[in-house]
Amino acid sequence: MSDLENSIMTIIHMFHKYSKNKSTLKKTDLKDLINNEMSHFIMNIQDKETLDQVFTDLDQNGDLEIDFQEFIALVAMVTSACHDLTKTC
Ligand SMILES: [Ca+2]
Repeated sequence: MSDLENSIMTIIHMFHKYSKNKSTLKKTDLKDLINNEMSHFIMNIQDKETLDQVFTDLDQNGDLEIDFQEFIALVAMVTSACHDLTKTC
């Protein structure tokens, strides 16, 4: 597979790893995923208020879980922000 295809598979694998092979991430799963896998791009989530805000922002359908579509929106936002930063370097 190409580097891009491998990266896509890694994103899918990370979702399943932290959702424990269920179809959604719960709040604590999201916190663990961000803090363990995105620590260079997103500041660690340490307090409940920040976690609640991030979770609410991502939970578009309000079912109190993060499905893959909602997760991929986070990946897209972080990727876009990272791209913008690399353009200024
Ligand atoms: Ca949701």
